Amino acid sequence: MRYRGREVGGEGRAHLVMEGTLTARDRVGVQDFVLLENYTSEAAFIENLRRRFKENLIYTYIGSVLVSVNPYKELEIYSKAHMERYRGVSFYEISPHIYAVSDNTYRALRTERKDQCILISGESGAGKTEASKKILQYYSATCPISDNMSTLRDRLLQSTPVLEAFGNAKTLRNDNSSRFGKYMDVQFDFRGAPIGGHILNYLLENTRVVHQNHGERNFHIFYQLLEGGDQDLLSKLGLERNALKYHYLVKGCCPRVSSINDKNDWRTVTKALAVIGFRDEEVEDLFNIIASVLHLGNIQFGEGQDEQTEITTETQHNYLSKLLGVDGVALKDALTHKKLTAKGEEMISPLSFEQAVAARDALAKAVYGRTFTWLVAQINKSLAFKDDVYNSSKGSSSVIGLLDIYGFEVFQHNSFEQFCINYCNEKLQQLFIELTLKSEQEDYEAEGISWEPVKYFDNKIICDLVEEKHKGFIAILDEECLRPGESNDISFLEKLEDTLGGHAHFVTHKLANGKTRKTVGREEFRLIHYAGEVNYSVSGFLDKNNDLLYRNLKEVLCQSDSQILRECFQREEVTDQKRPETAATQFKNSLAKLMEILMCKEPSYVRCIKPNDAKQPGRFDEALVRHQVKYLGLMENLRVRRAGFAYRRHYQAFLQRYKCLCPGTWPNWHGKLADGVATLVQHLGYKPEEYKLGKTKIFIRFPKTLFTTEDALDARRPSIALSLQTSWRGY
Ligand code: AOV
Ligand code: MG
Repeated sequence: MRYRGREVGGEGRAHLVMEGTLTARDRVGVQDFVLLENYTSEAAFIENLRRRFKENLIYTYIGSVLVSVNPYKELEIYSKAHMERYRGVSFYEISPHIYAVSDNTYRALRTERKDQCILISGESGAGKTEASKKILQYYSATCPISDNMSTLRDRLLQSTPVLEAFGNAKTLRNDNSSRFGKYMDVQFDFRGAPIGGHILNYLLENTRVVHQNHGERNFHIFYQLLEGGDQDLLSKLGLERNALKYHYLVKGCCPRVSSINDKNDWRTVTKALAVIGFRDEEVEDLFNIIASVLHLGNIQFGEGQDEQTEITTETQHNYLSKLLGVDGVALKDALTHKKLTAKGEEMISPLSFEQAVAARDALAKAVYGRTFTWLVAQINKSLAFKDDVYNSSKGSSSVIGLLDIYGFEVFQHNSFEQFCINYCNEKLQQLFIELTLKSEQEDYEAEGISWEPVKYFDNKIICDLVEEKHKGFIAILDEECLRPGESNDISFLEKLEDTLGGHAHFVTHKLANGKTRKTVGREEFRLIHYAGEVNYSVSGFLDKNNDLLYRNLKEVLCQSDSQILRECFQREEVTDQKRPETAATQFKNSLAKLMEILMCKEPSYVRCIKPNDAKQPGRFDEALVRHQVKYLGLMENLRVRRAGFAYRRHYQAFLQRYKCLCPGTWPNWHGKLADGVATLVQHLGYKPEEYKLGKTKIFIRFPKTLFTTEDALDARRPSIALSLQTSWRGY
């Protein structure tokens, strides 16, 4: 068989590879895995990814799913000219690209008038956030602009650096790791112009404010402020430029990161805040709060008279109360005492040293976490669809949702945060399984084509393990949190063992035969996730789930002079006796809502792969990639896609492209489309086992058939450029 000197069905490499050479496909692989001859072979799959990666071809399709391998270097494929090339062009006519997914989604929104979403998944550092930024940039550059809406476009773009500054941090896995989940709706009017946006944020990892593992940092914004803030600002905030002075910034021993320029990023962020429309007073207020967290971390306690815990760092405390806009004495009291209500009577009791440290850290987390939520709310106000003219046409607007969450992660030490993050990834995988398999099946059914279902691992069993009512992991955790004084992390672990012991995906150190499993610690449990096994330490689970902030600290903050803090800490919360929902339950509920939002949209997928753990360009670690290919279910995805047929085309598109190969259909076919296709394939000599005709589409079983037809097309029209103008949807 002859190999064409370009990517199959695309033009992306035409300029690089010599026409007709045998090495073309050998070198760049196939641009769609469905074209692999040996499509059931994992080795062939990985080899294809590797070849393309070596040629800087980081994108490959599985049908309409985009697989993306992080290049860890800047590639010249994101220019305005590249964007233009993808505009209005279908999948199979051009090299795979994140812009092709963006454009196809946009065109589906316009033509089918159905809300769309793009789900980006993959482990930490695989390139999800970068992909979501590229999509947003594509829409900003290529969509029409409605009157007065250029500011909206800028605000949409500028929301990213702001949220990254406050919500991302350097971890061992990724120098710019998202520590919150983000779902963003971009709203379009009937002309396809962006008219609004809305962001939903999910569980910020706020423990990072007070603690970082070795080699990790706190949220970027702290370092940006110290590096980039001018001297006047720092003096006003009582801060020194040196990050080493702040306890909360040095727990991970790495205040500087070579890939990050905090000073430049500071400039970007402050400009972005202005573009989004934050007022000067708000920005001032915001940085007072950020600085107050740093001072809070430097508050120390000691033993005073009567052996009572007291604050020993007066200067920090003065700055702290000034920046938080609260009464210094009241704050001091609240940091060293707790208020309890027993039998209707209020009692004040002093905190021990450890309790005071915990109260201080809880305050820092609450202040930072709630300020982050406030920030998202402000951005949403600024992106909201305001114009009355557009409001009247709201009914006809539609949205594209972009999901960029924190990826699956495993560290040496894993805790509540990793549990939540990995649970979130389970949910997303579950959605992928349901929707890809479902939609494939529907396609075959709708077209009246019979097919063999493909076996795959359904991770529903793990989602149930975590979230089932009464006997699921979260239910047990909440139950233990309801027994203050009687329960602790270890009693929680015991309860988990009692209830979940024996579950195929839950393991502790205890073996069924009474012996001890060496690979799981005594204070650990292991979950066997779809993406791999993770040992979690139970230490801190109860506290983190309760996320307790003493009531008297809340009372002090309700009375703050800071507008932001007053919005974050509202009076009702102090007076309301109802027990707040635990962190895990809140997260579970918000994920359930997210799934509902996504289920009613037409999904597109980007599956990101991390090529090596060293964050280095050019390195393709096969074992690491194989693991991801496995757990992302890419082989199953491919098998389902190929379950019967490698390719499917709407009759019209098929005829349009290949009609020139048959005298009976050239130059125009006037009869029924299905008859035209039948005439065409008969003339091409397709054997009955090679294809099937559905109601509206032709299904082609083997890639070889299509290659032969494409070759015939090449031979007839050496310049494929003409046919690239055709506008069939490639699917
Ligand atoms: P993530 O979002 O998937 O991880 P990122 O999108 O932050 O991962 O990517 C990690 C880093 O890889 C980026 O900071 C870039 O340096 C590099 N990178 C990723 N994609 C590209 C690309 N297309 N071109 C060039 N460099 C890229 V996490 O947020 O940790 O789950 O929680
Ligand atoms: Mg990210």
